[in-house]
Amino acid sequence: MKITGGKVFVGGPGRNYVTLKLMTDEGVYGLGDATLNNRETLPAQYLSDYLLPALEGMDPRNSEDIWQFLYRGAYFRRGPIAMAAFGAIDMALWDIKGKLANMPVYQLLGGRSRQGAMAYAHATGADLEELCDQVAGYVAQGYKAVRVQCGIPGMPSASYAVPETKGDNRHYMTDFSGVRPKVETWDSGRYLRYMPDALAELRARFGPELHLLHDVHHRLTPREAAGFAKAVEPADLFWLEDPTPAEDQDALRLIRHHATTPIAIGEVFNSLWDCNRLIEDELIDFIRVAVTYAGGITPVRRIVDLAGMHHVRTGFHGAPSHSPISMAAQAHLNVWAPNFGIQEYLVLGTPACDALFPSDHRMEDGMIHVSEAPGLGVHFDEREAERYDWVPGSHPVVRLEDGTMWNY
Ligand code: KDG
Ligand code: MG
Repeated sequence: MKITGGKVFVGGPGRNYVTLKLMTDEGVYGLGDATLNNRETLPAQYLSDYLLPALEGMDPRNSEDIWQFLYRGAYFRRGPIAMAAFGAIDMALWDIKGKLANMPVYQLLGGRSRQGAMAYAHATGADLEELCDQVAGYVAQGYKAVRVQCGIPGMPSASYAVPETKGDNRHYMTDFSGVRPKVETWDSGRYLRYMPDALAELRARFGPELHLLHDVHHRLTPREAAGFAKAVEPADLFWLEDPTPAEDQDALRLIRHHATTPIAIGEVFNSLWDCNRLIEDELIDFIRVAVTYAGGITPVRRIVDLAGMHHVRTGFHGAPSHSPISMAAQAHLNVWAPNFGIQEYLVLGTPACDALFPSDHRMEDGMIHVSEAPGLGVHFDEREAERYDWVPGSHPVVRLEDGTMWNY
């Protein structure tokens, strides 16, 4: 059995999904997702110019050897562009393997450890009142976990993930007006003074059962992050995400020494080597990698196993930049992983998205239920894909009030 080639599509309803279709001489094909948010054309080009021509003639069943070929063979390995491209190929190979075995991918990983995977939604409000309304809406839909972000009084511009004014449904992950980023202004002092009480208020309003999550999005220094993690203890968060940038991994010790709030990190990680110290030193509680940016199912399964040895649970990244293909790959990992924690889930199931990626994966009562179809269980309608093109977009950038560049 041989790989005969592949096609790469960029585009989608409201997103620039990078979709790989990998073909074989036996007619079976596999699908993968290489969407790197706001840099989508780069993994697409890496796939078409370098990787797909090199894979022709290889046996697609040898997914481990092909992963090693991609990773070791790149020489300049790791990094989000290369790993997103490798990830798409790896997902496609697992899809092919499942179709050949006539089994859903989770069966090839070791079968079911649970019926469904708990997911969390994102609630955001220009202020606390609007945030509470949104949380109540998700609770009414059956969600058991909600990420909560709200505007900070006096903040010079919108904070991370928060609309500027009430009722504004700003798409903060990508501004599609072009590649020149908008600038937001940030003030850690205002955030630190306001947010602990706001989180305590949410806990008081919604009671002890609802899981509340909060994302700092890398904006605090280690010392500030340690103080904040301690100050939010009364809110009993399910997790505090990216409290401080994780390049400086020793900095995480300071948080551990001062607070028991669970810490989740890893959405910008690309490799086991970004995660292993944080996991082995038990400095985090949840690992947030995505199968896309971290190179596919093959390496992420290794991260999950390492995490399991150190009481670290999964909480895979699931922003809308991940297409239904990588969300499906994560659904298979989630139903299998003995140390599953939670899955981030931002509503993908619009009619236009379902028309492009039909599948039987379903969300019900805040739980994701995996498809029983062979492989990843997602289809891709190429005729539907003709309706879409790449649309240039950007994240905002963040500066302090005096103009100093800060972390988005
Ligand atoms: O592209 C950036 C987004 O993926 C990121 O801002 C989303 O932090 C994020 C999250 O937790 O989903
Ligand atoms: Mg995040």
